Amino acid sequence: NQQSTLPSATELAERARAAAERCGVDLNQVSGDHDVISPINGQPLYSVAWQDSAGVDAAIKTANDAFLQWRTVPAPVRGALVKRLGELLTEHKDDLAELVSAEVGKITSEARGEVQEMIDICEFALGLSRQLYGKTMVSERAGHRLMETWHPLGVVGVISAFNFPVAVWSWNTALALVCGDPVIWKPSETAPMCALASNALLQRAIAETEDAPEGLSQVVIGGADVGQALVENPGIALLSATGSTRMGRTVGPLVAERFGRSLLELGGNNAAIVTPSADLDLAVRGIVFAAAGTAGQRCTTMRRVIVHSSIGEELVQRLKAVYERLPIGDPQREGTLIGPLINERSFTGFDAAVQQAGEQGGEVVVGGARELATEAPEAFYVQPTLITMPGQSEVVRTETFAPITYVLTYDGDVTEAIALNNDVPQGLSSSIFTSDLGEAELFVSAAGSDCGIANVNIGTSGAEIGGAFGGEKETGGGRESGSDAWQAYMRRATNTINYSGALPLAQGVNFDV
Ligand code: UN1
Repeated sequence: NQQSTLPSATELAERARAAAERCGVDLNQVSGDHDVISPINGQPLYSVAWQDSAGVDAAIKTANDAFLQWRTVPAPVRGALVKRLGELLTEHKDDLAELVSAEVGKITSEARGEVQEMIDICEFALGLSRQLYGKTMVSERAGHRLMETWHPLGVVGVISAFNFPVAVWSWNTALALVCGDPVIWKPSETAPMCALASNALLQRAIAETEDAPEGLSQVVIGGADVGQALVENPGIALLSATGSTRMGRTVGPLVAERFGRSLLELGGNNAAIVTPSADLDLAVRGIVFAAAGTAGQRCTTMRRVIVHSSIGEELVQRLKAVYERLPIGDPQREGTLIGPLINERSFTGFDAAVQQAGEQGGEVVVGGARELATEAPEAFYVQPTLITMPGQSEVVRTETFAPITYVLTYDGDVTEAIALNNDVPQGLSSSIFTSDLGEAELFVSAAGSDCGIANVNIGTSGAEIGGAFGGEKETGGGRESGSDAWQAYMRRATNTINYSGALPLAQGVNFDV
């Protein structure tokens, strides 16, 4: 099931460069001496210039000037900018998908899906621009009114990861812009061009929108020092960071120390429970997409299956049969479902986890090895892997960003499975496959899954933008995207308005002078 013939270095680079240019990137202007490697063949695509912390400070100054102007533009007018961005993203969907695929190795359908997620959030934010509602509260005093108003917050810093190299920026940016905030983006070092292309489209939308200052959107390409500068600068009112729990442990306290706001989207260790009444056809399809899709590199990837022992063997055999025929290879080729891992370090992590699982009593059912190593020694393709485990040992409790799924069984009722679901440090996504209404309701209840996302008869990944996205515990607690996630991008003012002509004090206090 491996597909040979990977695209040559020049072929891939030429296509990516052309796509970037069509989005409006001036390749000469952004070029520099940091190689960008495509995980598809392990070869360089182009080289880009990196900025340093001084560049970040300058960007924050520019953004703050833009903020002072943008915050007074009416929100529905701000919405028009995001509407235009959505149109340009629609027009350049294939270009951006091409870049996403070249830089991070997504299969074309998933790369296009990522851009669709950007378009979706633009539409959501446009509607939101007329719905930044505050409450009105009844006052305990006659002739008084209490209300709350939502105001723009300030400059938003976005640090994004390689695996959703553009969509995560768009969730933050579409909301931030309608909320009245400029955005400074530090994309993943691995995927700078799709970021520059996204920003070029937004710059075009800004140029075409009256009252939209150029400084509303900036990208700073660089390494850890650039991220650090964003984290530490009090000019960043909200720092939205996606990445590992380790990264969050550094970022969170630093932002808190300066009383900044942070929105953290960190590790996941997402499980599916499969109960005896589950529709197994559905469960198999749901598990395979969530576990093996995106080569296991979503924060929502299904890393654990908790199946009732009465159907465990059947489920494992059915999954094995599907895993054995998953097409691995060039992600831009029609029919491929499994693309490469992002880099060698990721492969080392995969390999180490498979070893550790073995040492901790696991048995590899299918997968566990590298593919296409001879043809592309610098690219890292692996077989999606299923490992049965006797319990939730150390390796099972740790997020490995690769297509490894551990299968655990439970013997009792669903509460035992829910306890296993919750007994890991992370709390992003979870799901249950069942036809039993009681089990489904229990799973989504207060006594059920402790994750930010709890699904029924659907896998753990592939959330729509309309819901709030994020998770609990070591996942960091932040919520992005839909529902009322916009509130993180605004400050709330509570207003008491006295139209009585008298001055009655609250709580019956007397203070006659
Ligand atoms: C991520 O992996 O960082 O729910 C985000 C999903 C996608 C977003 C994943 N909509 O899988």
